Amino acid sequence: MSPKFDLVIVNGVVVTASDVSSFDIGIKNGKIHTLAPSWNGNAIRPSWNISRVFDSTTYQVMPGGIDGHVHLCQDLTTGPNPCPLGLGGQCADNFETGSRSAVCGGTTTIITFATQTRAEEDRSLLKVVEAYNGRAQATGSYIDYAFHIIIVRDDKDVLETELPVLVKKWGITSCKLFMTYETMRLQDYQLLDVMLAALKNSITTMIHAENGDMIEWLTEKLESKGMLAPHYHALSRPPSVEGEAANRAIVLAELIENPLLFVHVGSSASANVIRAAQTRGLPIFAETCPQYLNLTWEDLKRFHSPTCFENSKMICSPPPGPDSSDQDALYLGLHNGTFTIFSSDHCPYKYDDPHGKMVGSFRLIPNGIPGVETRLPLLFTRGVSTGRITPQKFVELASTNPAKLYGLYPRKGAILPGSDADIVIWHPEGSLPPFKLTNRHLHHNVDYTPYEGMEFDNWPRYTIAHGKVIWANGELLGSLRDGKYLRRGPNQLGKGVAHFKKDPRRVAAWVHG
Ligand SMILES: *[C@@H]1O[C@H](CO)[C@@H](O)[C@H](O)[C@H]1NC(C)=O
Ligand SMILES: *[C@@H]1O[C@H](CO)[C@@H](O)[C@H](O)[C@H]1NC(C)=O
Ligand SMILES: CC(=O)N[C@H]1CO[C@H](CO)[C@@H](O)[C@@H]1O
Ligand SMILES: [Zn+2]
Repeated sequence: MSPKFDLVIVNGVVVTASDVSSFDIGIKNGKIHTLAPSWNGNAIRPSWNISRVFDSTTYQVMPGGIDGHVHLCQDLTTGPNPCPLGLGGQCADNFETGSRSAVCGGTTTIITFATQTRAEEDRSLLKVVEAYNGRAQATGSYIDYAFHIIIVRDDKDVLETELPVLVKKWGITSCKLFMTYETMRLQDYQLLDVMLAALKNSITTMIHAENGDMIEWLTEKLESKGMLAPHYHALSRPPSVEGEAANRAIVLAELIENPLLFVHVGSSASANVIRAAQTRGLPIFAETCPQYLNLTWEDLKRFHSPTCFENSKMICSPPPGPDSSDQDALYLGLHNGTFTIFSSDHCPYKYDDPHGKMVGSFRLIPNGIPGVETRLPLLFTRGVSTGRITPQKFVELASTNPAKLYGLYPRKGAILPGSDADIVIWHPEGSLPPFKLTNRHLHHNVDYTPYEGMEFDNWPRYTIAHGKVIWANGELLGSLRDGKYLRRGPNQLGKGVAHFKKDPRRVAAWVHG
């Protein structure tokens, strides 16, 4: 008897990280079951026993988006003053609103952050993860999700006993470390400690590279001159702040041969340092984000007046570059492989809210902007439609590489027999009239988008997860029970060529003994 498919996508132009080609996709039990050459126009292969057909003629069909950098349900009420412990503000999205917003923008997997704090009850990373998991389960999620762990202390006993459990029991194979934010940053000594412990457990280190001392010094200087308006945030973090920290992190990582992923790289200063390390064969990976491709210091000044804080909406760290020259460098890096992945760094705060962005001086404004829903359409419009990057590169950056880097491939990030049937289908080229985005179009729980008024020429038409259509023609069809927690394996992008050329003057290879 012929196989019975739950769903078949015929005549799609299927785009993967390597190919653009036409074939039909047979989906069964939530997985991709069969790929076959396109059959005779719109006709259905007679031998296929099909319950539902999905004709995608001239549509681009891609693996669903994987967003490896999403902040949901997070205790961010811990920031610089007046919130003494962290980033300030209140995270506006939980797993319900965050995953909903992701689906409507073509994303089928998100990786969010379980976050340790310096509070004594957060010493145990396992307890942090269990508590965070409770928040995900409280609402459920429209799509599959996984966790990174943010580590803000170097308790040797915890690292030794708990990291192996995080890997084995929870499948958490990536940690994020900070070089800035008083309440989160690790000093160089501590960075080495945590990196070495992560390395021993094949956990990939993600790093927020900004020089915290430079930022604090510049912030105090600006404040002493009464320069408090939101756009001074950018002056407190000129590109060298990021460049210096990136360079230092690479030197530390190279000492112990630890792979690093630089999150949210925003400047050419940092991209160039990263590129140089990659050229030396080191396992250095990098992420950039939509805000760095669209915004500049000018956006931070746009509405500037002594009483108007509207430009606080654009504040994130690192800030976008001073002018479009950094954007050119970042597009070059997306094209030429400096950047491994493209993520949103969705870090949602409301604007007009007691815990939002409309507060005092720039030091107090929570750092972060929403973007999980606009991530794919923005790169599609500005990158693929303009020809800056190929459709294959788009898939690589937004889906396949995040799956490989974070140990989900080929279950995710691929259109292969056996892969989860997570698929995004775009409108046929030119069929969706270009439209100006407004926040009402979006499904997050935030009262603004930094891309208000920006023109888009395409948007995901269908989002399919586990073989189920969960977003179609502007309608959300999924349910909060559709998403499952994902246990992940190790980084599949390799250790780098430098690994084989140990130079004792450069590398402390003996620490591994
Ligand atoms: C098609 O699949 C259904 C359900 O599995 C089965 O009952 C039916 O016999 C199949 N028909 C053919 C022609 O294979
Ligand atoms: C690739 O892009 C980076 C910027 O990300 C740049 O520094 C580097 O020169 C480029 N390399 C090549 C070989 O084009
Ligand atoms: C440099 C750049 O791409 N800027 C665009 C960012 O988006 C706004 C709309 O939100 C456009 O007006 C800018 O041209
Ligand atoms: Zn982040």
